[in-house]
This record gives sequence, C-alpha cells and structure tokens, in this order.
Amino acid sequence: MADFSALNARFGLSGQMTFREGSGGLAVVEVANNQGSATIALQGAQVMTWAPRGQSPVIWLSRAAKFAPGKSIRGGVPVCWPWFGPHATNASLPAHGFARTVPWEVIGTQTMTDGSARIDFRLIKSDATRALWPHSSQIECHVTVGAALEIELVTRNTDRIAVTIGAALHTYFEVGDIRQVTIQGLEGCSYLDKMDGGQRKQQTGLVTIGAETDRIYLNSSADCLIDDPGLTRRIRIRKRGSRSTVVWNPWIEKSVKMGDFGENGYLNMVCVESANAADDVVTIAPGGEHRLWVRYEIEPLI
Ligand code: TA6
Repeated sequence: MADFSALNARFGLSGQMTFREGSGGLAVVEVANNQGSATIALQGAQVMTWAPRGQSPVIWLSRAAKFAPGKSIRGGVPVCWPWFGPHATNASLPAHGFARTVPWEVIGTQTMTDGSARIDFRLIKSDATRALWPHSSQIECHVTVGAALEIELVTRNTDRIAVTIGAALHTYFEVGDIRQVTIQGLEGCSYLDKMDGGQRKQQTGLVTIGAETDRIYLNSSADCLIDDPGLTRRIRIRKRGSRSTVVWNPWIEKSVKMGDFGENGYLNMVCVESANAADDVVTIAPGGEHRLWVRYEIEPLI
C-alpha cells in the first residue's frame, strides 16, 4: 500500500496534484488545474482520464474496467513495452509486455510556465520484470496535463549490447459514435490487417470503422486527426519517435467477449495508438535512448 501522506508531502502540488487510493486499491494521482484534469494510476504510469477544462473526456475509460494490482485497465493510455502485441517467440508471455501491469514510482512533479502540470514516473524493476526482460534497460514516462495532454516514453539502454524494443501508447479516445468517425493522416500508408491474417494492404482515403478493426499502419509519422461529428470535435494526435500507428475497435462481438467494455462501450471509443511495432521496432545502441512522444489536443470540427 502506498504511503499517500509521504507521496503528497514529497510530490504533491497544492491545488493541482494529489495522490490517493483509487478503485481496487490502486494508487492514483489526481491532476486538476485551470486548463484541464486527469487521473493517472501509478501502476503502469497509466493515464486513465483526461479532459481539457470545459470539455467532455477525451480519453475513454470503460465503465466496466476492472482495477486490481497486476491487471490491465481497459481504457486510458496503457503503456505497451518492451514489446507490442504477442511476444515474438513466447506466446505464454503477457500481450503488450509487462510495463502496464507493474508498479512505477514517481520521480518528479512540476508546474509548467504555461500552467500545465507535469509528473514523471519510472518503472520499478523487480525479479518478476527481470525474468520477463533480462536486459539492463530503464523506462520513464513523463505526463503533462493541461489544455493538451503530452506523454513521453523514454527508454534508456544501460546495457553493453544493443536492445530491440516494441512499444505503444495504446490510447483509447472517446468519441460520440464510432460509426460517424473518420481518421485522417494515414492515407497511402501500408498496414498489416490483423482481421485478414496480417495481410499487408494500403490505405486509400480516410479510415472509417464499421466492423472489428485492428490495423498496424507502418512508416506513418504524420499527425492523425479523429473527426467526431457525434461530439462535434476533432482530436489532433501529434507524435515523434513513433513510426507505427495502430487503429483498433473491437466492435460488438469482441467487446462482449472481452467482458470489460461495458454495454455498447465499443460505440464510444477508438484506439489510435502511437507505436513502434512489426517492421518499425526500434534498436537502441548501448548507452543510447529512445523517446516516443505524443501530444493530444481538441480542435473545432471544420
Ligand atoms: O492494439 C490493438 C490490440 O493489439 C488488439 O489486437 C487487442 O488485443 C487490443 O490490443 C487490446 O489488447 P489487451 O491486451 O489490452 O486486451
């Protein structure tokens, strides 16, 4: 159990950043300032909610999400690391790596000059994580909450040999009705269609979703724009250090099978994940580092 009084004494920012016990006994930090608000679980350094001031939530969290130590939380921004999807050689290992289900520690907090608030986390290594990842790497997650949401994953290779990492910020965005949503920014990109045996295809025009959709777009570095007539807004996704973009919606059957999407939850979410997966995994030289950065903002729907 976290020592909340010690956390608040050392890292709390009065009036805008408070640590407390959340659902399932998970330690969370509440961020609220005059620009926006967010809730972040220390497990997985996982942003669970974010809303700019005066806006409805931009990050989707399932009403049926389960909260328990070691269990992935359905929604928010799960950190997939040090691999994306199933492990390349050992199917018994957890999908999307282990970063999202292990404890992270807070290593710093600060109020930024623009009034947003930043909190830095570092994954706590253990015998369990070393058993899954016997490399000497370190990962930090820096989250800045304001009228925009910024997240940066910093992987440092402190080993004497190169290391190859797959990663993603597996972000669930809230939308009014997925059937009306279009996604710009992936036109012309090739993608692996996981609904069609991983076939390599090419995107023509805007991405729309009318069935279970699970695609890894490769060599995709442009901003993505989620146009959402249901909530009459556009979500702009900027990224650096990510060459893959994953688009996922489980649709009806899969979301029911998963059991933590809630009644028709699939209608109000779309995952647009800034990642390095498949052909785009990243090799980091000894002593080197890799940064995967995103910035999310709301814009008017033009
Ligand atoms: O990013 C899409 C995906 O890889 C889907 O295939 C689906 O498995 C989704 O991630 C959710 O995975 P999770 O392990 O969080 O249930």
